[in-house]
Amino acid sequence: MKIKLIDFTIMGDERGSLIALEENHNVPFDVKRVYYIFGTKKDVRRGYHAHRDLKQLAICTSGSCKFLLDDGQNKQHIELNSPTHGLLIEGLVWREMYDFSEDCVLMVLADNYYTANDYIRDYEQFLQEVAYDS
Ligand code: T46
Repeated sequence: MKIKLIDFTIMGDERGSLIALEENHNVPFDVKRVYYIFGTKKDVRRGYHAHRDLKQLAICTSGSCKFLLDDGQNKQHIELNSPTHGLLIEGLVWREMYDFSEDCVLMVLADNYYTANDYIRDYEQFLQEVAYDS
């Protein structure tokens, strides 16, 4: 599955901590877009899609949430609960996000602008495109 956890270097001193994100350094792509998800209601599950051609790096800058990731053959659950690491997702990966804490701020960096056509929102269609891709 084309996913990876990236640990960020913390620049800490007696005042606290700081993390810098730099494109093509610790963010392994050109960053065209940043969005963040917050104020997610209890028991909400979001996502339910894959992307045809998009690299994304998801970071919980506050609180926690979980990802279900599925490449059509294997499923994996990953919890993001620290601003010190990010989840890189690329390729055809179905994702669902759930168990958002009340204070969760999920920030996502992406290598392209928002394009509705890049989304596969039907799971059967996703499986067909995975089969065609391999
Ligand atoms: C993803 C997961 C992790 C925009 O207009 N521009 C944007 O850049 C985005 C991301 C969304 N939107 C609109 C489209 C919908 O009307 O905002 C609304 C909510 O988006 P969506 O239902 O796709 O949100 P999630 O939480 O299901 O998925 C989002 C991203 O869309 C997706 O790329 O990988 O977060």
